[in-house]
Amino acid sequence: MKVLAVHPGPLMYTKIYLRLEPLGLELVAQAARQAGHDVQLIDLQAETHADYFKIVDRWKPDVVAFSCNYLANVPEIVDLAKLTKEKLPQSFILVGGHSASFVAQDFLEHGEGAIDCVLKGEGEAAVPQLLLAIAQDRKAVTKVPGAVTLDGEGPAPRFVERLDDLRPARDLLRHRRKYFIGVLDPCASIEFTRGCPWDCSFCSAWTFYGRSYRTVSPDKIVEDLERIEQPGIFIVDDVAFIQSKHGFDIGEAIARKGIKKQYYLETRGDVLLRNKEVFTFWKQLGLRYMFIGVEAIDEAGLKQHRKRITLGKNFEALEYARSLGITVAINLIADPDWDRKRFAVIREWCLEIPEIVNISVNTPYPGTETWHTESRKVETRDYRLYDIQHAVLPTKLPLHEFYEELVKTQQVLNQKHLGWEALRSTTRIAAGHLLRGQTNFVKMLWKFNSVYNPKLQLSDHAKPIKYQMTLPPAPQETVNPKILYIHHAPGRQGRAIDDVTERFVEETRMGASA
Ligand code: B12
Ligand code: SF4
Repeated sequence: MKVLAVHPGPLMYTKIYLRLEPLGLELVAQAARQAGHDVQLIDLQAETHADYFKIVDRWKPDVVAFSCNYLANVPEIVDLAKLTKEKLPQSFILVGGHSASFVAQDFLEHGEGAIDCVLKGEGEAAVPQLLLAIAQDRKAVTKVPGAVTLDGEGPAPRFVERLDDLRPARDLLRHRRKYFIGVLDPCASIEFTRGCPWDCSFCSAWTFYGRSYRTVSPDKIVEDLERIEQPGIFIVDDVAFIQSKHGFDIGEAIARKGIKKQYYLETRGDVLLRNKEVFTFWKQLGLRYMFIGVEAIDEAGLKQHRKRITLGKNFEALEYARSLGITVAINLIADPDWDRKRFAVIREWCLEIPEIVNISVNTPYPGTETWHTESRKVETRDYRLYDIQHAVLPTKLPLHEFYEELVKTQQVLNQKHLGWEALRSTTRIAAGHLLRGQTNFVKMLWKFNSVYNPKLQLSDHAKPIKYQMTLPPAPQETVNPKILYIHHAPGRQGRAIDDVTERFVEETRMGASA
């Protein structure tokens, strides 16, 4: 069969700071290809809807498979599915991905028959079986693990057996030079591990994978890296190098092969402090950027997000990251009840530190605990506003003032890292990019004001709403994690970490919850 794999368009964030390759969709595409299908892939972050419909009209795919990792992309995907079904009534339209897994039933209902199936969980695990059912007997679709259709639901999704078995179909992605993050331009993405053993209340990374944690073997990683032409590498792991041995083994394999790249990764402060030697080693290998999810600069905030780390540890981690001489970015979560004073404190603090600070707005997402404890308070069920750059919970300040303060804060922070200031400190790098015809980074430096604007953000709330998500049945004070999981929790055996690391994870969990 002809299978067209589609990644939806950019969200606010991707319009400035980065554009990254759709790694999950490439894995799904590769699984389909290995099962004998003819596969094409289009990424609407880098191409247009017109480009998409050109492929639909000319190639007439039998299956169109949309990837939905972000809730804010739901309306775009539903509309594309409807238009596609009008053009190709016989086609099978499938949606999968992180967010799709948590709002599967809603997706099907919004689709009004245009979406044939939402496949929950890891796509590469079930796509071959699903495609076989589509080709041979569409009724058998409801027997596929993770499949949800208007006619019924298959058994629970299954994990892919071994992460080593499949490498992403990188060759299917066109316009590879469009992918970048900051000065890593162009940039490819890679996965070293999957899942997270912690359980922060605002996050759905752990509920998707049932708190499991699995690793890709160093040999496979190096094989994949050798195939990548781009000099920049974004490591997609939720928390990099939890397992120090794995980090060292990958690093040593890279050093043996003499691979020279520059890397971006995300981790936790306590993991950085615990595994300092790994990060120092990676600095020598080309680690250039590190993102630490600090989330709050007060103990109460950290407790509220169940980050299971103390403020002192986070600050210590920042000191250490600075000493490595790499660019460090941190995230803070702005609470809708912040007033002008609170924003001012945050601005002041951020100006005192050298790090890049990213501010996101506290948002209860389906699949998180806060969705069950806070969703009744939400003021809008418009998917497009669920991008953590909009306020969906009631704000203490009038909404327009909240956005003014938010954007003012982001502006102050960005002055440090965008515009002339940034160009001055990166002149050599920027010139090098331009000489190679890479313009993503330089363009990024001036885009801020056209994207982040309190009036535009406020006006997004007034847009007519076509699709709204369903709220959970009743607010709960404590949520049984079992009802949150997409993949069942495999427990200790599902975490590919040694005893010492397992104890460390458990200690942080016990310590901060006490
Ligand atoms: C890397 C990453 C990013 C990267 C790039 C993502 C990209 N280009 O796809 C960047 C930094 C850009 C990013 C940004 C954001 N992210 Co992000 N991101 C992730 C992260 C850590 C890993 C995603 C990943 O690549 N995983 C590895 C691949 C292999 O897995 P995958 O993509 O999920 O694909 C698998 C399945 O989902 C499924 N699948 C995927 N597509 C399809 C398609 C079909 C047809 C099928 C059947 C299956 C299927 O099968 C795949 C293979 O198993 C996830 C957390 C997580 N663990 O998933 C958060 C996550 C997806 N991000 C999240 C958020 C909130 C954001 C931001 C909005 C906020 C922010 N400021 O960071 C922005 C906005 C992004 C945008 N589009 O503009 C949330 C999503 C919340 C939501 N429900 O919408 C997540 C879950 C993190 C969290 N805290 O909960 N993100
Ligand atoms: S440590 Fe990071 S990935 Fe893990 S649950 Fe917390 S926020 Fe999510």
